[in-house]
Amino acid sequence: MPAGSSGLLRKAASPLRTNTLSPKPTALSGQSENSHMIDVNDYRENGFVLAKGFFPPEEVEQIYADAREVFTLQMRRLGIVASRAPSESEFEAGMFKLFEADLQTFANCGKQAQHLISLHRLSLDKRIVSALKGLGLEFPNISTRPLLYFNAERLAKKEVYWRLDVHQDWRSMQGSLDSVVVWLPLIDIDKTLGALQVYPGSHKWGLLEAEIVDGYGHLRSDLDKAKLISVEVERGDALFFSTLLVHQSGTNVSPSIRWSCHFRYNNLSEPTFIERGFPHPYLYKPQSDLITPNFPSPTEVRKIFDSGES
Ligand SMILES: O=C(O)CCC(=O)C(=O)O
Repeated sequence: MPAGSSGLLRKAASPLRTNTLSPKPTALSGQSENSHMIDVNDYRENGFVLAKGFFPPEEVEQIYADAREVFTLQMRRLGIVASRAPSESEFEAGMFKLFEADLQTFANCGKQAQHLISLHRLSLDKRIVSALKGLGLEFPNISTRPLLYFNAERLAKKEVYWRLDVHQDWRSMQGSLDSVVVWLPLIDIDKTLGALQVYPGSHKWGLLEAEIVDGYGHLRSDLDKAKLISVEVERGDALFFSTLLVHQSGTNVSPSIRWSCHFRYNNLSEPTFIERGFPHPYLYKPQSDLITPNFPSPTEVRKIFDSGES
């Protein structure tokens, strides 16, 4: 991580503050855990707040380690890496090779990584829940499953798989008006790696006209992109932002992969959400045909249960 990169937000966006105690009594009163790291007034004004050191970095690292293991298991099967614990550079080179050698397996690894227990556990962490309550979400609820991103141009067949243009998450979530995204880097992310870019105050504009492309509502309006601020972050930081905040991916111009995870929450107590009958736009369904034909055979099944080993 380049020295001082995590201070960029403060320098670039003054008077935005990060990781500070709110000077005025707010909805935080009575909250415990890490909610004191969230300045509610800043959040309301700017639509986002960066909580530096919200988690000990090693807690977040577990997700990164688990995600790496998912890919490594398949790299070993295909002879791309030999070790179960490849070095950082072997692993990264292996990711590019796996993508080229077997796109289906690469995509499957990406899907399995979305289901890691460590990822889901962190999304339910009481420090996040109490911070959400501090932001006024009286009855926080998961909007969609946690997301784990690994962005690099060389790992994407389409632009949307590595870089998202300006959008508002509310367009795809359609949940409560006070819904929140928690964006966590799994590694230190500076501008070179494509730090997320946010447009301070844009959440107050309401829902902008957008066109849904690949599941994201791409904004049609002419936006002054010069007003976007790059939020450089270190592992352990947590960026909380309103789902109405205009934001986009920074461009990862480094040779490395940018790892992050994103959690999205609605507030079931928000009156317009109740009034609209709690709409839920996400579909989740299994593929009906057998993905591996003629599998499993009775012998393969018996082997699992008879030996007691898998
Ligand atoms: O992490 C990114 O680059 C963009 C993520 C994002 O904007 C989203 O998932 O809505």
